[in-house]
Formats: sequence, structure tokens, C-alpha cells
Amino acid sequence: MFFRRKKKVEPSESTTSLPTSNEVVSSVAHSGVSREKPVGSHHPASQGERSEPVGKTQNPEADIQDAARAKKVGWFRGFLKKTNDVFNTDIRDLWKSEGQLVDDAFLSDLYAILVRTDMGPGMATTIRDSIREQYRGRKVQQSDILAVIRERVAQSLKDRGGNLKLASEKPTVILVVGVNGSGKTTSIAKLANRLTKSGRRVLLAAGDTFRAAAVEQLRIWSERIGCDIVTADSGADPGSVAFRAMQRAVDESFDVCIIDTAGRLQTQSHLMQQLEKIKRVLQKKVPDAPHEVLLVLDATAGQNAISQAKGFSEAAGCTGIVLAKLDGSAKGGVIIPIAEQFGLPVKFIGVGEKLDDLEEFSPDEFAAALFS
Ligand SMILES: Nc1nc2c(ncn2[C@@H]2O[C@H](COP(=O)(O)OP(=O)(O)O)[C@@H](O)[C@H]2O)c(=O)[nH]1
Ligand SMILES: [Mg+2]
Repeated sequence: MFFRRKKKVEPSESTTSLPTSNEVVSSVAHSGVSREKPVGSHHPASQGERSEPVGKTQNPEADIQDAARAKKVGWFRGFLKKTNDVFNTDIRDLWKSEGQLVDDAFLSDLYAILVRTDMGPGMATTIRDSIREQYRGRKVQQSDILAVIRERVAQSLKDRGGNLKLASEKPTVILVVGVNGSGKTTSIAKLANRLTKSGRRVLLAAGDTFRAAAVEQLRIWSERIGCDIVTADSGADPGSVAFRAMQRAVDESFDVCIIDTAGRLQTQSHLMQQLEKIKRVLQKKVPDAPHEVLLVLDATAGQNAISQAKGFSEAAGCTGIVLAKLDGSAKGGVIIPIAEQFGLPVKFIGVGEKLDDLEEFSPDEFAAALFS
């Protein structure tokens, strides 16, 4: 179900999803094919980002969809450069003659190449085992192997994308958590900007009261975006900020309230308890809040740091991931182990420091961009 601006929520709907472009005029045909025209998008990739499969249709609007999809695939290709480079050079080198025999030596060489990409050893093992099962003792073309890899990747990422869940009754409450410096505050600003552009009234809560600079950082963003903010002095109880934000969000009918938090580790038990307290405070005003607990991860942090966040994600009851700082790293393949390890949808990816640098993650387009 796609969200339409000023769309009336049906009583049976508990949640609905965010429009996938910053500014879209969209309507949904009864055939299930979305019609939309991106308006005034700044980032090339934000011109239509539908991740849902589009059925065959006579509708000329489908051409717009196809073009938008092709654009997004091309854009994903850019940040998959490292992974694609490995495939295009190293894997090709495995072919000494026309057809390559799939034997133990080949499988072990292939595995060695796969683990050098950003996909992680789990995915490398899955792919190698699939190829062994399907082709062992037979001669294969490079295209056969690439097809298996793409299929396995698409399979593993299936259901690992996802739109932001918006509550049927406002306000939607989004709690944003993660370690220090992962990109929480910046991602909140980007998300608030996106929601504001799609016509929603957004209230920010500067719940990182540890550092005065953190409150100021969010305040400056809120001014730039033109959305409201609830702040407190540094050292104040983040629970009280959350409480005041909820009160305003409910009393003044805000659509969405996004709560920033201080960076923390799972091992800091007092900070984990503080997070629990923030949640309880939110629930006093909005019983089913928070509707999303987004974990912001730094894509450049490396596998170890990311693995450590898994316990945190479970302890904090996270519902989705924002993978920040994917720009410039050319290591987009890292999405695969992250989505697998956390078992959570990657809802957004951060691709720069500016307000427009936030994209929805779509597994289908991502897989299509691999070695294309
Ligand atoms: N290149 C890039 N930098 C980012 C991105 N997201 C955040 N940053 C930068 O990462 C640094 C830490 O971000 P911040 O939002 O303050 O992290 P927080 O401590 O988790 O709130 C800042 O310098 C941001 O500009 C991103 O998607 N790409
Ligand atoms: Mg911050």
C-alpha cells in the first residue's frame, strides 16, 4: 500500500508506508501499479524509488517506472564499485578456457574471491555451496556463475528492505539509536527533511542531552528544514525531553516525532536502562510508541564494530536499520552481511552529509546492480 498525501487511512490499516520520493504526486491505480511523477528531486537517485515489483501492464506510466528503476539501479552500481570490480576482474581470471570445470580447486578459488568482496563469509559460503550443488563435475560459463551469485544475493535480501512504518493515528513516534558518531543526528535531519517535503509536520526531540553541541546541531538542522524542535539544556534528563516532545506532538497534532538519543553501547547498562525509560515515557502519551526504533550504523566502521551492534539492536528492540556513510566507500556489498546478521530491514541508506543524501533501500534494484 502506497501512501498518498492527505490519504484517508482505512480503519483496517494499522500502518502505511512513506512515499519513496522526496516530493511525489502519486496515485495508486487499482491494478496495483503506482503512478507517480517525481517533482523537484535534487538527487538523481531520488527520482522514483519504488522497490515493489511492478506487474506487466499496458499502462504507459509503467515506462516512467522502468526509467526510474533503471536510474536507481545505475546509482546503486556506483556504490557497488568495489564488489563489482572484484567480480569483473578476478572471477573472469578463473576461466582458463571456454568452459570451466567446477571441481574442488575451482570452488576454493571462487570462495577466496567471494570473501574478498564486502559480502561477508556467510554469503560467500552460501554461494559456493549453491554452485557446488548445481554444477559440480560440469563445465560452466562465467554467466552461469554470475547468475547464481545474483540469485543468492537477491534471495538473501528479499524482505530486507522496507518502508518506514507510519502509525494509523498520529503522531508516529520514531526513536533513533546507535553508537557515538554513527550518524544518528544527521540521519534524523535527513529523515525529517524527507517527511517535511512530503507534507508532514515533524517535531524533533533533542534527546542527546549529553553534549550541548548535540542539541545545537539538531536545532540548526531544524531551522534549515523548517520543522519544530523540543530541546533541553545539556545534562537534562532525556526522559523529560521525550515527555515534553510527546506532549507537544499530541497536543499540536504533529504527524511525526523523531527522538534523537546520545550514542551508547550495549555494555553501558545504565544507558541501556535510560533507553528503556525513554520508551516508557513515550508510551505514557502514545501507548503503541515507538513505532520505529531505528538503529543507525556506520557503513565504514568495519565488520567487527557492526557485529558488536547486534546485541545492542536486540536489547533496544530495533525495528530497522539506517546504514549511514555508504557514499564514497564503494563498499555497498556490506549491506548483505548487515541485513543477514541483524535480521532487520535496511530502511534507509545515508549517502552524504547533506539533507537530501538519504535514500530508501530497495533489495531488488540493489541485486540488479550487481555485476551489471
Ligand atoms: N559522508 C557521510 N557522512 C555522514 C553521513 N551521515 C553522517 N555523516 C557524518 O558523520 C559525522 C557524525 O554524524 P552525527 O550525525 O553527528 O553522528 P551521531 O553522533 O550518531 O549523532 C558527521 O560529521 C556527519 O556529517 C553520511 O551518510 N555520509
Ligand atoms: Mg548525535
